[in-house]
Formats: sequence, structure tokens, C-alpha cells
Amino acid sequence: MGTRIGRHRNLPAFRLPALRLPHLHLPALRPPAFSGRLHDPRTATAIGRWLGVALAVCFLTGLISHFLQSPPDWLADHLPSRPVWGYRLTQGLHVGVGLAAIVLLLAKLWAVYPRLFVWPPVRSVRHALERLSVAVLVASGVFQVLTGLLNIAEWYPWPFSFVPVHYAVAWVVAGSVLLHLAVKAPEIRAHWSSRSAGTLALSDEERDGPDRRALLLGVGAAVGAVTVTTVGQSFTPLASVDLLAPRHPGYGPQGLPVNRTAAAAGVTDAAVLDWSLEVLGPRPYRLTLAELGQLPPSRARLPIACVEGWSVDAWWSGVRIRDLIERAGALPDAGVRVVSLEVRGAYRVMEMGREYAQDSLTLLALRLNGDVLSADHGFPARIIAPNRPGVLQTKWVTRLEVL
Ligand SMILES: Nc1nc2c(c(=O)[nH]1)N[C@H]1C(S)=C(S)[C@@H](COP(=O)(O)O)O[C@H]1N2
Ligand SMILES: [Mo]
Repeated sequence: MGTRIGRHRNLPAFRLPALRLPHLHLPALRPPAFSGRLHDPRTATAIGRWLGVALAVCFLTGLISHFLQSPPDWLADHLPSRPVWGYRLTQGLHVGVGLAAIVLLLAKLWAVYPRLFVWPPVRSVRHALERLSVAVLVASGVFQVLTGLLNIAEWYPWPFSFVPVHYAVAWVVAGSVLLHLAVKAPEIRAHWSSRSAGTLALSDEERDGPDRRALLLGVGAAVGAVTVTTVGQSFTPLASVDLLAPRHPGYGPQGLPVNRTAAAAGVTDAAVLDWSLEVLGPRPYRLTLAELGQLPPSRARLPIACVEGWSVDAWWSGVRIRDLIERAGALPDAGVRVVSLEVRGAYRVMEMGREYAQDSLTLLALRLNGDVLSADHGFPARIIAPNRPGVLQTKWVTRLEVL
């Protein structure tokens, strides 16, 4: 036996000598066989679509958070300061759905992991690319939920800065999810629902049996358990069952959590002792705490909504930022830069655009729930503004600069 080469009629055909390979026995390399139907495409699709929804919610709410927190210049003056609870809702969703996504991602990986053992590992260039895209998807997805989880626990065991990296990798996840959906579209369509084969007779493999229903129910129950025991950090009616979230909305001085204490920010009693508020603008001026207390007071019920997912409503009273900067000669479309007593830290200086600065609910707050601010909540004065990430609710304010 040999291989016939030379197909031209005029050329004499000749044969290569057969190449005989010794017969190889490689039992150790044979992959494990998975016959369970819980690892089939129908299960992967059923879990995958919920994971897809979760990742989409996380991506969109993450974009909102990103643009509210660090808007490009052209957007800064147009960010809406209403509804007052907007950021509280979107960031509560971001963290709540992100936590649920951990369960869904684990379930999805469990459903598809036998594919790690497909044999041969690479069948074609197309197959290699498909596997590579899944590798990127899994790696970036795991990275996002893991860094998100550690961030809400305020644990940063990595050498990079969380926010820009979490933001950049979100685009990698989004891209690889879209690619994955495109590649898997035929399979997803075929296995979308237990009845998706229509009038065609379903084999036992395809029909949802008690085992698959039990698995999906179990995954649903796990998502429910994670959600119910954490969502109370922002959804206060469930605060009493907030057992697993890192923060509890009611725990902290004056009934409000604190992320950065005055001590951690280097704001000492001495620094606060001869405090005054400086307002820079066309007609700059300075006020002592007593003088500030003499200005017309305003009151607003507004949430602190931390990017880490906890949020809580409170009554704040103080003086409108709008009035303070107008007194310094600010025009009605001015924004403001706010500087804290804090010596260093990423949130020492904050800027707010027109919509926030001119909103009648945006205050330089002096009191929280009726009492003078405690040191950890920003005594003598702090910012509170509607629809704003917590990181921008600057504490220990000492200077306003009209923009
Ligand atoms: N100067 C300054 N202000 C700050 C911070 C900070 O680190 N420094 N932390 C912010 C963050 S992340 C949040 S969530 C809110 C929390 O306010 P609270 O500690 O009064 O609850 O304050 C914000 N104000
Ligand atoms: Mo925060």
C-alpha cells in the first residue's frame, strides 16, 4: 500500500512506500468521558442566558457608575442630578447582580467543564479560535467577579488600581460574550427552551427531566440565598437579613456606615479647631463655622450610595452650595471644585458640574439626622448631593472654588 501521487495522464503514476508507524497505546492520555445530561448544551444554555442577563446588567450599571464618577469634560455639566435615588438603584443593582453572577458563573462553568477534556484538544483553526475566545471569556469573567467581590470587602491583594482595571476588563468581558453568543448562536437557538424543538420529537437527552429541573432550581435557590442575605446593604426593608454583605446600612456613628474614618484620612482635632470655609470665585470670601450656621438653612433627605454597594437614606441639613457660590459671584451655570482638609487620598479634591452645583438639594451639610456631623462623617462640613456616587460626597470640606 502506498499513496498515489502524480495525477497527470502523461506522467507514469508511481507510489511512495507506505510509512508504517508502530501502534501506540496511550491509555493515560484518554480524557474522561462525561455522559451526564446536566453537562449538555441545554443546561449550559439555560444557565448561560441568566448569566448573560446578569453580565449585561453589570456592564450597563458599571458604565453609569464610571461616567458619574469620572465624566469626560464634555459630559460633566450635563450629568443629571435627578432622580435623587438614581445612583443608589444602579449601583445597588451592580453589586447585587454581580454577587448573583458569581453563583451563575460557577454553575455555568460546572455545566461546561467536561469540554475542557474534548479530544483531540484542537480540531481546526476555527476550533482553536473558538477555544481561545472561551478562555478569554472565562478568565475575564472570573477576574471581574473576583476583583469586584474583594473590592466590596475592601481587600486589595493586587498591585494595580482597582477602578481602571475593572473598567477596562469589563470591555473584554463584553466583547468576548458577544463573540461567544455569535459562535454559539445555532446551539443557543436549538436549546433555548425545553420545548424549543417544536413539533419535533425530543429525545430523552433533550427533554428537561427532574434532574435538570432540580439543578436549575438549586442554582436559582443559591442565587436567591446570596441575594437575600446581601441586598439588605442597600435595600433597607431587607436590612435585618443582611447577614453576608460587608456593610450593614444601620451600623456606624449616627446610624450610617463609614468607609474612611477621620483618623484614616489624617483629619485631626487640631486641623478642625481653627476651621473656616474659603470660597474662591470673582468675589472670594471666608466664613467661620458660626457664620456658616447663620446662613439660611436647607434640609434634604438624600442617600449616601457607596460604589461598594451599600447605601442608606438620611436627613441632611446645611447650606445650599448654589447659594454659597452665588455669593462668591458665580454665574447660574457654574460648577464647583471642592477641596477637603484630608491631607492625601484619591477623594481629597472633587469637582461637580452645573446640574449638581445648581441643584437646590446639593448641600454643604453641617448636620446629619438632626445632630452635628461626627468626625467620621465629615465634621465640620461635607458635601451631600443627589444621584451621586458616595466617593464624591466629600467629607471635611474646607474650600469651594467656583468653576
Ligand atoms: N475627603 C473624603 N471624603 C470622602 C471619602 C474620603 O475618603 N475622603 N470617602 C467617600 C466615600 S467612598 C463614601 S462612600 C462616603 C461615605 O460617607 P460616610 O462615611 O459619611 O458614610 O464618603 C465619601 N467622602
Ligand atoms: Mo464609597
